[in-house]
Amino acid sequence: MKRILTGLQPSGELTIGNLIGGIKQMVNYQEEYESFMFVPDLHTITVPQDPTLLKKRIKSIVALYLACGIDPKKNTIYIQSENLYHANLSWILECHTYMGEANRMTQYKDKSKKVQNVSVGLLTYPILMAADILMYDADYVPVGIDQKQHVELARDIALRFNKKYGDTFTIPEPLIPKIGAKIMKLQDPTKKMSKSDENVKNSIFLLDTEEDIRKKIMSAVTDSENKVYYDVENKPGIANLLTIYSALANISIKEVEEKFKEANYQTLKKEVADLVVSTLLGIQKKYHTYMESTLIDEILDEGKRKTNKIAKEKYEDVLKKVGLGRI
Ligand code: ATP
Ligand code: LTN
Repeated sequence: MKRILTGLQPSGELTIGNLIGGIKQMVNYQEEYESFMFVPDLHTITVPQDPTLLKKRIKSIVALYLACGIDPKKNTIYIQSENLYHANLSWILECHTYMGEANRMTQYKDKSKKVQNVSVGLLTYPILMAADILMYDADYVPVGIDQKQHVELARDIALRFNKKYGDTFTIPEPLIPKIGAKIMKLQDPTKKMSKSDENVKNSIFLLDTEEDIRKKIMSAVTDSENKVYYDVENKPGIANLLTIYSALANISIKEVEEKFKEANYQTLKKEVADLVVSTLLGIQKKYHTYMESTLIDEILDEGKRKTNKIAKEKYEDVLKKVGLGRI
């Protein structure tokens, strides 16, 4: 059975962009593939974090995975920092990655402009991500478009390693959703919605109240034409709302356009808000139940046990091939 793997950083409250770009794909594919869904907490400290808040978010993100439909019977769910092999493999892969490759990553270039003291971790983060993927021989990695370049780097590193030492890693492929690969900010629909945005009006968070969701969608930036059709170039705000509707209703953009062809912006926004509210309230109800149960710890203990076993084998194979240690 082919393997699929992804993770979402506990760097803030999850948004509908994270749901559509990352989690929903995993939910759809979990029937078909052996699935690994983890919390990449080591990635999160590439920029400064409050330790108390970070710890809370780790548990919260697992509860959200479950509430969004990630089935613990079909997925191995685990925390990255509970598996020491990730960072160790990352080091070995760092030594097989060129500075030019790391420097070229657009996310690094963007994020390093925003942070004052740029950590070395921010530069090497995509290599840790490669270790996360290659450790489990993932065939597919569902991500939003912003992470495609990182998965491609993982491919390049794997190809290089296999060529030098013999077949060791499966070559992973990114899976980008057809609809919703990049949900945009509500107040600036030319930029990606992000969970660590300073302006909370830009993002719909999975745990937002109904009132906030409605307010944010009703005040989303659009244009003055008042005609609903899909045109990313000239009508990015409307295109973004149509995309959100299409992804959450599981219907094509064409069908959404057809549904709203007579509607004005007010009506479109109200319908998008209704759909987002009903989707998120359903998720929130389940989220609170999971947060109060002991299930999360049980699932994570099992995930830790299983992934440590797989990772140990892969790591020892790598050590042997590279000529390290005594094995
Ligand atoms: P941060 O603000 O900390 O950079 P983020 O909101 O951009 O976080 P990530 O943790 O980098 O989110 O991404 C988690 C997953 O969600 C990745 O697969 C990413 O591609 C996807 N994703 C993030 N934002 C969006 C978006 N706006 N549209 C679609 N997919 C997204
Ligand atoms: N960099 C990713 C999170 C991440 C990831 C991974 C995703 C870390 N390791 C491995 C897929 C596979 C992000 O979303 N920012």
